[in-house]
Amino acid sequence: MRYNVLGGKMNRGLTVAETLRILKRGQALSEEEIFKANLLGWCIEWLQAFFLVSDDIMDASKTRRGQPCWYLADGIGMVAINDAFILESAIYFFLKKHFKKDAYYVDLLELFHETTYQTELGQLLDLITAPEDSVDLSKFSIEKHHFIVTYKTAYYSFYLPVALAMHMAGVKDEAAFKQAEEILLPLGEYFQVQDDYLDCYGDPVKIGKIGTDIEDNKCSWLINQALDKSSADQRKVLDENYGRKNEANVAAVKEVYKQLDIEGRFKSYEEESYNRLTGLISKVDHPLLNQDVFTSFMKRIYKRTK
Ligand code: GPP
Ligand code: MG
Ligand code: MG
Ligand code: MG
Repeated sequence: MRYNVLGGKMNRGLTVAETLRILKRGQALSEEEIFKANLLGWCIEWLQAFFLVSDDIMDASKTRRGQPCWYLADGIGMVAINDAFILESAIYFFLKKHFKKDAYYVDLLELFHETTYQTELGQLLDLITAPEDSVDLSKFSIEKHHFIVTYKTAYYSFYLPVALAMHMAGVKDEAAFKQAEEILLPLGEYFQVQDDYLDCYGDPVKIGKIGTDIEDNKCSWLINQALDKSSADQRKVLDENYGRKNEANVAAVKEVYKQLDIEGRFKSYEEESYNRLTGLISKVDHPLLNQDVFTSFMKRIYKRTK
């Protein structure tokens, strides 16, 4: 638990209490409400630990949050798979212990189960569009990327924390959840595009992990941009070097990215996303929601470097 749950930014976990505070604006939260909101926040951090321990095995990653990935830690190996399951089980232990008597207990259970399922579907598509033994860049597309990142990241990282706080605040109207989702999924997509960018251009010391997307043949935002802009010669270099576990191959791909100014393209995307998302947020009008829920989440991630 200490090795895998701690050490992250805790954006997701902190968002539950912050959202509840905004939703109940004007009313001070009781000690119990603060405790329970933070408990739900910790449940997301446990869920995240379960995902990351598993994801690092699947992605053959080396480091996470500045230390060796759990499966590479001393004496752990594939026991890490079972440890991931135990991290997941802890969520339902906490929920039962603290929420069993609440009217929204079943809503919490269903939400955690559904979100886990959505994330697993996203992870499945992430993995099967990135077969290790056959690189075929023509299988990638920005539409596929959109689906992968919405499912593997946006639901659990963005929709889940806000929806949990909404349940605590007693929101029942499906339309409110729907409207929240309409903002949070695009916000989550933007967050995962940043993750794809940082995989290649982030400082490993700051982000605490070493990128593997090029080696792993991932349908990343960066490769999709490069495919869109490349000449026939550049495309040949990408075809011959993407998805190979060799430093020289990775360098050749990064050289094409440089020629195509993929970094510049990301900076424009970042600006454009900010404006588009701010526009979407300004249209939120459900009486049980508050635009601040979304602006405060946006502020946490805009131009992040880790
Ligand atoms: C992020 O992908 C997505 C996850 C961590 C979800 C994993 C889901 C499972 C069901 C295991 P990523 O590989 O780009 O993340 P990172 O860059 O942090 O490794
Ligand atoms: Mg990964
Ligand atoms: Mg992954
Ligand atoms: Mg990544």
